[in-house]
Amino acid sequence: MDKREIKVMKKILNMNDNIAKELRQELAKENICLINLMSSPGSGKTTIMEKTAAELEKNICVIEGDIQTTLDAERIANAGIQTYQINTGPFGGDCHLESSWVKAAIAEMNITDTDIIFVENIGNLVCPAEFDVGAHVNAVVLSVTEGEDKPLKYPLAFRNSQLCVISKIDLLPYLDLDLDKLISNIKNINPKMEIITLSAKTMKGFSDWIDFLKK
Ligand SMILES: Nc1nc2c(ncn2[C@@H]2O[C@H](COP(=O)(O)OP(=O)(O)OP(=O)(O)O)[C@@H](O)[C@H]2O)c(=O)[nH]1
Ligand SMILES: [Mg+2]
Repeated sequence: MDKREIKVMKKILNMNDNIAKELRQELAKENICLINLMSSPGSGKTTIMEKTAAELEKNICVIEGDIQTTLDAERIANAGIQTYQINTGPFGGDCHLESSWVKAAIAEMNITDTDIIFVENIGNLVCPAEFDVGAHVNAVVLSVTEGEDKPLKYPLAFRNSQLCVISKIDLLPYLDLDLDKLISNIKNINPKMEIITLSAKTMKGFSDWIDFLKK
């Protein structure tokens, strides 16, 4: 990467941060909380939101980020939630969402009386962590099948989040995962991280997530 490329990248990130800051302020004025969910593919983000729709007595809507397909938006719509799908595939296949795209999606949605807007970011633990989407809460979802070492190997997503949801805990009896070690690795990267362990299958721990959202 030459100096010119670094300058362009810095400019893109600065522009993204400025729009994110404005969006965060605009939504706060409307009493709307924006929550950005980041994770590896398949950690359970969409399932958690499907179940949240049934459990949380608040008005929510979801912006879905994927490279291709409207599958997640269809699942969310089937759960009775207003949703907007952003596909990056036709525009080069970016592996993250940017604040201007989230802002444009919100402008297309009816957010009257909305309490929480979720952004399901594109499934990977790297690029989404680099782009502020204007969220009031960044949450990283990590399923127990991914291993204790992931917070250490992909630290930025953990450093830039306030909440870590450890998902699929119903699978723990079948795995060699050391849950205490995983939690200690998360705390090593981000000592202030709030941690919730849950299963969207058995619903164990799910009330902690709902309580977090009520706050
Ligand atoms: N056992 C178990 N399986 C789960 C749980 N939550 C989700 N799954 C399964 O995990 C798979 C992936 O779940 P999704 O909700 O699609 O994951 P995602 O993070 O939205 O995936 P992407 O959007 O593709 O990144 C599905 O087969 C779910 O049924 C859970 O708590 N326990
Ligand atoms: Mg999904």
